[in-house]
Amino acid sequence: MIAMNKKVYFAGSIRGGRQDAELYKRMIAYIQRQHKVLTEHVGDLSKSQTEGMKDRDVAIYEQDTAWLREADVVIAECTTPSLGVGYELAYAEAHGIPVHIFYDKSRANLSAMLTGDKYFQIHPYMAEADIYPVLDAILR
Ligand code: 6IA
Repeated sequence: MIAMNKKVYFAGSIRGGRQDAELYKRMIAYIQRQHKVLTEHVGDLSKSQTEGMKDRDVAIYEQDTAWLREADVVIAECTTPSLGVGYELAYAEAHGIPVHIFYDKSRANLSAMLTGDKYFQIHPYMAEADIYPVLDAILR
């Protein structure tokens, strides 16, 4: 069997709030069993969400948009709303990168700018366990 290694851009809230950071970490670890995650830091629980220095933020923007352009697919966990994640999703669409959006439908009411955009493939879930078979299908 030939391994299908994909470059995955995982998007999740940082300054939008870190309440789901442990979930991001588990999703990233799951994807990493077979694929390359470009944005492992999104699930790093030690990373602070506080405002950075402007020149540091320029470097973050330049690196993240470069990773988006080279990604095979974007996987976003959108239960916690994040301006940065919303920007990344639109950026990926503009560059023709496939986008898959997950959210817990008991906790979140996703923006119409996501649910109304037919480009995005949206996966509402009830329990975290529902996420992983869908990830398998996306990354197959
Ligand atoms: O507006 P937000 O901060 O919630 O935006 C989160 C999204 O923007 C994530 O999907 C990241 O890809 C990206 N992003 C936001 N802040 C950073 C960042 N900060 N480093 C890398 N990507 C970021 C540095 C702090 C720490 C995590 C190292």
